[in-house]
Amino acid sequence: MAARKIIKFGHPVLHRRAEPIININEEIVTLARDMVETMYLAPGIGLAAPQVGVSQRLITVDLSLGEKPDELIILINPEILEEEGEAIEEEGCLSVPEIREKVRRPDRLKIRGFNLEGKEIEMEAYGLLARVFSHEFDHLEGKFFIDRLSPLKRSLIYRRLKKQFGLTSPS
Ligand code: K1U
Ligand code: ZN
Repeated sequence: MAARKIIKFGHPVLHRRAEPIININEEIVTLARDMVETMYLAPGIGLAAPQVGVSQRLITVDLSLGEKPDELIILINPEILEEEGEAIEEEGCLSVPEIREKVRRPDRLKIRGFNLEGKEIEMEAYGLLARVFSHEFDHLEGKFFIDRLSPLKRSLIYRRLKKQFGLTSPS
């Protein structure tokens, strides 16, 4: 396993829809393991493949930050089947450092995907776990948490990001 570099807002890979994984080969297994290492090192409680520069539909989530091996979730080609409720909580993003904002997201969701053995996994998530799945799924769609804020807040944050990363156009 090797930690990879987390790329930041403004990099084109983060702003496009990631490609479905067709074949769970050695490259995908290595990518998943490297993402877990990268997530723990950051530290973070979730990570999506585009954040390490790979435009593939793969996410990792672990609310325990590596403390409880049972809590690690690796999902290939995740799909959100159902969303319910609403919650507004503060969140951050490893690709948008130093910015934390209150974001409205579903409070419960049902998600389906495949594990590294190719077995179909379906699970329900509530609270923070639902939030992290939703956040990582957004990354696979080329979206950021700031896209869920009001237009005013979004443009204020964009101005800050422009200063920080020298961007020339909104996401
Ligand atoms: O995808 C990412 O950018 C990772 C992000 C996931 C996330 C966090 C909170 C709400 C929604 C999605 C992070 O992990 S940011 C870091 C973080 O939240 C954290 C870090 C150390 C301990 C506890 C939390
Ligand atoms: Zn993020």
